[in-house]
Amino acid sequence: MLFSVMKAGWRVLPCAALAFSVAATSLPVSAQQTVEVAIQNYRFEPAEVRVRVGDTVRWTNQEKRTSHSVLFSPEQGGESERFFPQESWQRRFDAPGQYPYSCGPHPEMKGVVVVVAP
Ligand SMILES: [Cu+2]
Repeated sequence: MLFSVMKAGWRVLPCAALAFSVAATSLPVSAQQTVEVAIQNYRFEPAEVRVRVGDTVRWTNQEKRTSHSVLFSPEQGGESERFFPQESWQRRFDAPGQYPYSCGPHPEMKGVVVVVAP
């Protein structure tokens, strides 16, 4: 399948995958996207994002001085490293489903990534 070839290429050789996807723009294959979530005032903004299988979500810490993490259940990937103001962390989602998460040091911070089939 074209889609799985692109995914494999992306993992191994990002430049080649980029060139390939540019060449393939006339085909009905949706490009993988990166969806942004800001972390500010102890909140994930937006708290809920919907993405397609193969998309990446990037969380960026926009606090002045607080570090955060992105904590999924152990079955859904566990916890990111802590990241500091102006740093970001990203993750690609390869299976459809609901991925609720919180912040390791601040359990009251909640968010969810909803991954739908492409
Ligand atoms: Cu936090």
